[in-house]
Amino acid sequence: MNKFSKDFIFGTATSSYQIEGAFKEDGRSLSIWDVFSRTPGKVLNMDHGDIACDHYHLYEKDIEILKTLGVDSYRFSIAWPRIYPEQGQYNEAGMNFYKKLIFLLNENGIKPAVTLYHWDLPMWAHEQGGWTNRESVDWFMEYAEKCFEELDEHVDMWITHNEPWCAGFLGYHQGIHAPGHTNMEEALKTVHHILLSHGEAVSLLKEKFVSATPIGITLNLSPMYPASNSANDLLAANNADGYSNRWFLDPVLKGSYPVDMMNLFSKYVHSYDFIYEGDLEKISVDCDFFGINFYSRGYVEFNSASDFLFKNAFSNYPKTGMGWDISPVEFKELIRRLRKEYTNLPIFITENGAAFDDHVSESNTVHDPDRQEYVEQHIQAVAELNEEGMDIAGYYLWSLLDNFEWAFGYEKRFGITYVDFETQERILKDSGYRYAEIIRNRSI
Ligand code: IFM
Repeated sequence: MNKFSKDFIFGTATSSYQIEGAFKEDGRSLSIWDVFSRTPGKVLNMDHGDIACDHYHLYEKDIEILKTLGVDSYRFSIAWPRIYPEQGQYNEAGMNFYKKLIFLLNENGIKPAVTLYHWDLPMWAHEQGGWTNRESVDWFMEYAEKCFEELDEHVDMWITHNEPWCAGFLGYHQGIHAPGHTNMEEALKTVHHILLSHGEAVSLLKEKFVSATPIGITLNLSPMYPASNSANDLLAANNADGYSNRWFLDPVLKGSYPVDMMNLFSKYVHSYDFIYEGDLEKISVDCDFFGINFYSRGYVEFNSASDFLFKNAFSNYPKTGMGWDISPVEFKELIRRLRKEYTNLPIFITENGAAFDDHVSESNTVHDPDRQEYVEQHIQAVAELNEEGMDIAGYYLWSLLDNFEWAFGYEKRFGITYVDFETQERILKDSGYRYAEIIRNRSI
């Protein structure tokens, strides 16, 4: 039996646009996701987050679920357009929602882990170029400063950004996420400014607020494997790793961009002069922990017609409902690599989980053995990694609730709580009960 120490943090994670709803309430303005989801052809069924899980009104009910689970911590994000609905205009009513949420969590002994940016960029910022505009760093800093000022003493952990790969590459290169652009130069500028704003926010919290609250960033990482040992496929895996992982890991943890990828990207980039002298020192500022979202490995092969010479290869691994390879072994290899090549910081798995088709039974229960097995395999992997001394300090299951899964709308369910989006009824799934048991026993 694998044991977890009493200090190990078990939690669940969500994000603002995916669960809150109340898209016009208490002064919130529109974000790029409100607009993108209303653009025909962008989100399945033209689903949107206007109501989502109505968490804005039902947060007390959702905290009851957290209590049933017995989690140590709850990770959620703040919606920037609630705090600054217009440039330079602070909205106290928006901040009050997060105060109520955080106070109730604290009252119940659940540590708030707060992400500042989980992709809901205010439209006013987007209209001025969004993250492609270097001024976005200043806009973000004004927002971050207000959050620190109002909330820091009640928060247990700050995460500056969630998955800059998605915000940058899915949003500006692949066009799958808001704002739906397909321009690699914009994508690289976006990533750079997001990372810069991460570094600046960490320094602000430490220097101006002299805060002891741990702060870090969360990257989504997917270890890349070649479909064969041919020179072509090895090159493909190297490039896929650069595109998905190293372009983010290297600046944050080593203070440089990978030169092989700079070369490869340069056919789409007129110049790298958006990287100013001193930026990389700021980006690689010392943090207190390193956050990783892990879902799957990647499996790739050479393709001369693809932008960066790789494409997904056929893999015979068992898959989640997203079609993603279930790969706990590769998860362990990823963590070992990070320890060897990148960082000694405590690692938090800030997201891990799986979408599968769920059905409510006649007795109003949801049996989700596949999700339960996925979660068990990954928690088991965390326990084994810690036995090897890998210092994983916590695990946040994605997600507390079924929610708005971006371009997939409400079709993909990641929750350990089933949500009926018509009635807003919540039903804890079997995987939720199992997670509660693991937490209670602190062992798997
Ligand atoms: O739902 C997303 C979340 O917003 C970010 N990480 C991955 C999850 C599942 O796709």
